[in-house]
Amino acid sequence: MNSTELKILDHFIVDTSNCKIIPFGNGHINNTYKVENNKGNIWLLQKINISVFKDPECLIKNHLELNKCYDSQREIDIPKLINENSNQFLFGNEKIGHWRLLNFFKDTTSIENVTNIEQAEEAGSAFGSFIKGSANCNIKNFKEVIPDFHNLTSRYQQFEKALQLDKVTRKPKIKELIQFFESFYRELQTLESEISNQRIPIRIVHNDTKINNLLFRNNSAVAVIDLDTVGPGNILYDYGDALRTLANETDEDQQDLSQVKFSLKWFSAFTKSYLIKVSDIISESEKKWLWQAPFLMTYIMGIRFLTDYLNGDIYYKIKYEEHNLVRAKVQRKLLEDMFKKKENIVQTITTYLHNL
Ligand code: GN1
Ligand code: MG
Repeated sequence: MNSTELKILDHFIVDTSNCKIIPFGNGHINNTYKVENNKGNIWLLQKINISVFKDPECLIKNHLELNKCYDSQREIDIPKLINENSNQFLFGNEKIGHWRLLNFFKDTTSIENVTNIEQAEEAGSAFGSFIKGSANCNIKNFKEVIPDFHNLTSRYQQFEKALQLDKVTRKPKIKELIQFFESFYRELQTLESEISNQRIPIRIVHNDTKINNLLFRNNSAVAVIDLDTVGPGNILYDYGDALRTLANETDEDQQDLSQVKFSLKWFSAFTKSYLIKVSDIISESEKKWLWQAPFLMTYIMGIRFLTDYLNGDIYYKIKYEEHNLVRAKVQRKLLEDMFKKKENIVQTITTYLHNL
């Protein structure tokens, strides 16, 4: 361990004897490390990416607020901020970066893809329980960490701006893909105006319900992690983003597009258990628009990846030159497949809602 790492750990924990630090997880934004001392204590240390999270204090405040108001009777756990030395949960500066420490959920794993029906059901119960567990939080005590995070209009404007500037001259190569996203925009406009006119209730939601933000112990989901974006939003963001990732039969960056399919089996299992958990809080307008949530979130992520590709890969971590382009193409393929299955999606949700 070098002296900077030791200084960081010393700020948070009393016993840093023989600590080992190893890189951990698959996040696209922050850097995460697993820290273990010689007594078998384990923590997660994270360096917050401040070009994305410009106000790291705000992240910490939202997290502490959630730890306070989250209903701990819920069967799904959430991470806690840790400082054994003081109550300063953020440490660092411009030079060494901005760091926080979290508890580690032992003997758990995260998954990138669902491989059996129990996982899809568990994911539905877990994300549903999370929404319910946050239902009594006061929205006014939370701040939007990234303003307009899932605002379609503003995401589309960012996309248009990237197209206009075409900073790294990538636009000519991908005309057809751009046209797809330009024309699909129309499909989502009614829903977006329902959201912006606040006809869909604002709640405290997770805002990043990728399947890999869920921890499993054996086949049971035990914790919802990555609380960076928790804050005001609506249920469609969480329901939709979970399906965008878990109902996709393959990876978010699969190069073989023939493998990208929207699994009605995983979708149905997830939806059933999700709706059971939220049955006593879900409103009529939320029920009405639920079917379009996976379309909205897949579309938003598609244009976000494409925007980053056009901007020269300044936001998401990439492993190779076309990584963001591949991610955008996957979202497009998923949207096309969902569109083919639209009737079935609507029908399944209607049936489950009817049976609640
Ligand atoms: C980012 O870092 P990660 O994987 O938790 C992004 C999400 C996207 C996701 C796509 C703050 O999340 O919005 O859905 O990548 N988070 C932020 O994989 O932009
Ligand atoms: Mg995240």
